[in-house]
Amino acid sequence: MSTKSEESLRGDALFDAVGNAVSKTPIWDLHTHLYPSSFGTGHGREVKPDANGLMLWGIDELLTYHYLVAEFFRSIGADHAAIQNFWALSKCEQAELIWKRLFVESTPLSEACRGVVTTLARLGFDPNESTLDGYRGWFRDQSPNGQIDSVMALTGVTRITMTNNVFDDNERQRWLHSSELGSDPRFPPVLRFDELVCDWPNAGKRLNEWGYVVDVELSDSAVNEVKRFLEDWIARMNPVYCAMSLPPSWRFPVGESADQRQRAGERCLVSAVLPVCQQHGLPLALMIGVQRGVNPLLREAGDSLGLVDVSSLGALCREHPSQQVLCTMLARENQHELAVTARKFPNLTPFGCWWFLNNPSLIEEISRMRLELLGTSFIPQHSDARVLEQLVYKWDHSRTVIASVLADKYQDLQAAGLNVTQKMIERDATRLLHDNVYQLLNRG
Ligand code: FIX
Ligand code: ZN
Repeated sequence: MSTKSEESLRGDALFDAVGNAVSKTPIWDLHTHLYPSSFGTGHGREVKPDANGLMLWGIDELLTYHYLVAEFFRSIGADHAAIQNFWALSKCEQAELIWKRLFVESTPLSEACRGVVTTLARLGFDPNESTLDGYRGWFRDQSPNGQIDSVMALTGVTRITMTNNVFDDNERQRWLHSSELGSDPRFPPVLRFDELVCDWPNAGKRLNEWGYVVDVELSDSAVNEVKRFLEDWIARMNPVYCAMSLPPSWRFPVGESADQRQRAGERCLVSAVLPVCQQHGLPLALMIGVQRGVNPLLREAGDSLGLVDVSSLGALCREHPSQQVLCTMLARENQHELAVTARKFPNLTPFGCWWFLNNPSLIEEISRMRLELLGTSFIPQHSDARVLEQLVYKWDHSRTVIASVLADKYQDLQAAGLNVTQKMIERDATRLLHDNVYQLLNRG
């Protein structure tokens, strides 16, 4: 006799079972820009305010997210002077302008705007307020650490993977002055070093300042110093993987026409980064396709995207078959080739619908295609949250889309004669939202 979890589900029972499983499965969020309060935080009960603190949370941070800043400038038709004036304001003043323009005077239809509405509602607020006073008062009374636990409980996110940029002075100083920073089990660290591969002359200068003797040409002894630098930071952070974001111009191998910077970047990758990752059994995450500073006036909101050369990723995976590579690409047009490339290389795992792809219509399209090409052997989403409470909407919206795509696929299977059971649904949801990440990060 079959148990309840082995019964074949149909119709509404099938849809409900998928919705339930996907909304309840714990999530390992593979890539965020979130930090625990030990990295400093600007406000909240029981804390010493730290103006440059890295833990961002609360209504003013939610409203000044760079996705919303870009939408605000469009909405007011900001010229050069208006943009400069905006940057001269305090964060509270900026948040008030954004709230008034994008939420009170306009309907918050964009995904980033809708995200704030979802977040406020799920935190128990009325999102229809005309001022921020009520929200602000509530956040002021919370402790940052308690708020982390509440948001994790509300969202079902059990691991918030950080991004720890070793070239960021604010963050580097904090690591150098505290040996405890990487020890919060809720926040696994990630060693990030874009500059090593994208901007060697400058990365080399910094390494020299920090006591690693390197030269512009990246001689053999310099490569050994880059390895020593990576080893030191791995020892300090104990990261679960290493990561870089790369521009559309990234090529592997670099080819005849490459300039000195590209050649140095390749040498750094092949002779230092990959051997050190292998030595420690660390996956390497590549986030490819970002065109930085297309409109520098907009600061963090001024980055854009470009098409990437997916065959370069294939070449890297082919030449380094024992290196686990996690990859996300920014352009919609690259998604199909990325999924096909993953079919060819078991050491490659596509992850997330990154940044400008983190919209329900695109998550739906990309997740459907990945399921059709890869089964459950990919990581459908990461939040990229910068502000703690963004976990609420980013995961709420993504869980809904993932459940609807999965339900369609189960229906197709059922029509073909397969019994779809609760047990199967739970197994698939667990793989997609948690276990694929867990297994990749715990291989070493
Ligand atoms: O490079 C990255 O990790 C990007 O995700 C971000 O830095 C970017 O600004 C972002 O927040 C995207 O969601
Ligand atoms: Zn990111």
